[in-house]
Amino acid sequence: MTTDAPEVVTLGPLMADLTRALAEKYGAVPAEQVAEGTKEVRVVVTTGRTGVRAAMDRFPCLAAIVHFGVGYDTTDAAAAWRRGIAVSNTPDVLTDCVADTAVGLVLDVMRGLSAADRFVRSGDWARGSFPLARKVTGSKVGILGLGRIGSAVARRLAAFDARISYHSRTPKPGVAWPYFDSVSGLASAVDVLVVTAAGGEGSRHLVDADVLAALGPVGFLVNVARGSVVDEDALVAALEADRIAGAGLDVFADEPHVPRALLDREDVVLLPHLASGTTETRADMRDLVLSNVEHFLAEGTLLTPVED
Ligand code: 8YV
Repeated sequence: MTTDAPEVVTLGPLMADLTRALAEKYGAVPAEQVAEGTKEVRVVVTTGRTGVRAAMDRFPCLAAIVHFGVGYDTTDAAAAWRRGIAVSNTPDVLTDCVADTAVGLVLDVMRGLSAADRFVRSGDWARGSFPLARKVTGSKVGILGLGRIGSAVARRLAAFDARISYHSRTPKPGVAWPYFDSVSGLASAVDVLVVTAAGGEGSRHLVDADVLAALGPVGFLVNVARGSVVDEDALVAALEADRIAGAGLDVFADEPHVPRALLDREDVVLLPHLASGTTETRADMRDLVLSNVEHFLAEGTLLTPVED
């Protein structure tokens, strides 16, 4: 336990230069090193992977939870707001990289790029041709969750002459792309369904066995949102029974665990939750976290708060 209680503590692993900057500026240390009940602690900095639940009880004067990441479904935000604790995330700065990754997964899974790379490396090319893949340009793309990231994915794929349609809780004003009022309706109308909906209880298993059946044997699934949005058991079952054509996944239900059944499949592309993982974007996320902490300690408000 430290003797000088800090105003800022960290919860879960953070990128090294963020941890360093928080330690230098605020004397921040991991929350576990600060005694329960310490009143000095006002800010917890965490990531979407760790989040804050029980730690809210540890510090009676906690006033802000600052997330490194746009998703904050691991934090009980409703409980935080009930206690008057402000919550922030890092929107906008990672939109481009996550959307780029989604487009990469669409191209990879539909054209079989990663599988073709394995085909060359294994020497299989000398024994025959790589199977034909599917055309991305002009394909029908469904966006599940047309927020900042979903819109950025749609804009990029529109440049591939893709025919975009979407599902969100309600139609988005001013958006001309066709709206479907059900996920199954959207899935049955597209070649590839791209999941960009926020995680959390409200979106849990939005993509279930029925949606995968609607996507059908020539349909692909891409998920750059949260593993929880897709019923992973249903996805594995659908792939194994050839009820869908393939999946490109950056996120999983129980990271870093990936279902064993997916590891040997050629019709899936598996990424280690890297969508925002570029030097530039991670630096922007770090800076936005630091700005949120600084602003909160100076003004009592967050720069990029998330609200109910
Ligand atoms: C991060 C993410 O990798 O922003 C998010 O919601 O999932 C990713 O950008 C993650 O939050 C960092 O832990």
